[in-house]
Amino acid sequence: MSRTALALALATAAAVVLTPTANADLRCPDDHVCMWEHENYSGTRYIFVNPPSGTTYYEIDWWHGDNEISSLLNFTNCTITLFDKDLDASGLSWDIPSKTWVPHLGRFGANDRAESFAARCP
Ligand SMILES: [Ca+2]
Ligand SMILES: [Ca+2]
Repeated sequence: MSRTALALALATAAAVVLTPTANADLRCPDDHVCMWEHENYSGTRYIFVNPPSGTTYYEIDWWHGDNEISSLLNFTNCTITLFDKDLDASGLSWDIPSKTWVPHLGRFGANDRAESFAARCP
């Protein structure tokens, strides 16, 4: 899937799952990106960051989420790029647009694949 197609798929998915009550007790406030061990924002919340302006790279720690991330919320104004290598963009990557809900990364072939990510913020 091309990045453009993935972005469109993510935008469509976000439109489908975004409902007025969907944010109940998700433990991910505005301006944060959060990632969970399991689908539908369950299991351990391994990632909880409020990225600064510019591009910042984040390692997903070996014992704390490497190859385990299954769902994420991007409540930032940033594009989040997941990488399937540690702080290395040479492998597969997946762009998650701003303000996007992803209840299961499996639909994009990214389930349990992320090892690091970048936040590209205005
Ligand atoms: Ca998982
Ligand atoms: Ca990692």
